[in-house]
Amino acid sequence: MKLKTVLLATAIASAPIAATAADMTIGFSQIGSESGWRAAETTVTRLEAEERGIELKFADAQQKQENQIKAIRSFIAQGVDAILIAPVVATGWDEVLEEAQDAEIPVVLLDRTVDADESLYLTAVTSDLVHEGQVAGEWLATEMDGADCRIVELQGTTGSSPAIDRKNGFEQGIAGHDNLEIVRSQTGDFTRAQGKVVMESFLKAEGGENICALYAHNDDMAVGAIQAIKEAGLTPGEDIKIVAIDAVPDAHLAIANGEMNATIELTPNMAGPALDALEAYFADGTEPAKWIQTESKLFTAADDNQAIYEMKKDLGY
Ligand code: GZL
Repeated sequence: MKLKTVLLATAIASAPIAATAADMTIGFSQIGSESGWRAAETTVTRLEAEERGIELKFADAQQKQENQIKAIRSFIAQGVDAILIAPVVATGWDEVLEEAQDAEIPVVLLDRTVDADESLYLTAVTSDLVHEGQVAGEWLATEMDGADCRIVELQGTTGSSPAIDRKNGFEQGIAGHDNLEIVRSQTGDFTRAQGKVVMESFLKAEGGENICALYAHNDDMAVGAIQAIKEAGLTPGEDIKIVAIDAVPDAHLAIANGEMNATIELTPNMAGPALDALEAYFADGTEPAKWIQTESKLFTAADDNQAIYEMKKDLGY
């Protein structure tokens, strides 16, 4: 029986009981394991649920929206108490979110947003994706200090909110700096393999000597691109400046080795705030803000990246 039904029945029959996480069964529709950051988010989500005594039903969508929708429908049929969704793309969610709402199952979005009415989900736990792109653009503008720079961009998954927002943010960050120009921009689907392949095509098309900087929407694509830059006989971090987002261990290691220049940290712990909001909602109907924003932090060669790598490397990335 769904927790909410239990609470309602109990509230009518006797003194209300406090909802405890141990009563909750939660379905988690995860995108996949396309990046080290995504793997860490899955690890942390399992730990956060375990710490609260929550039963977590996990579904890996292999980066396909239709698999996410199938998983969400299965969670609804099983009568879970709540559903977590990391939405692979921003559109196409209205129908299944309405089905969850009709079943009185609250939905919390993790790390990406959707183009759907906010009444269809309890809250979204994400970073400020536009701000992340802006910080990356502003860092490069400062780094180049007026010198001309032809930039190539590795975009995230087409149609995903991070790909849309991080692109817009970066363009805002370099706005007004006529010395900075994005000459190539293409999706690498947030993966190392695609990041390498697309960077190879950029190098072939432009000539490595004509590329001054790479902006990658996540570190995994940047790490793949570093391999391509090396294989082209160039020195990443020097011949081509590299800025990306996530601050995964391998990005800190690359910065420590001088092969990358900057990354903006994205916490993999979106589930902690999400589960806290759900516990409060079930306990006394507390409605959270529609956006629970996580912090972003810029890391550069000025930071002790070797030490940060040692600290992060065992956190499930
Ligand atoms: C951003 C998140 C992105 C990460 C990537 O919030 O959705 O998805 O930056 C991951 O590493 O693929």
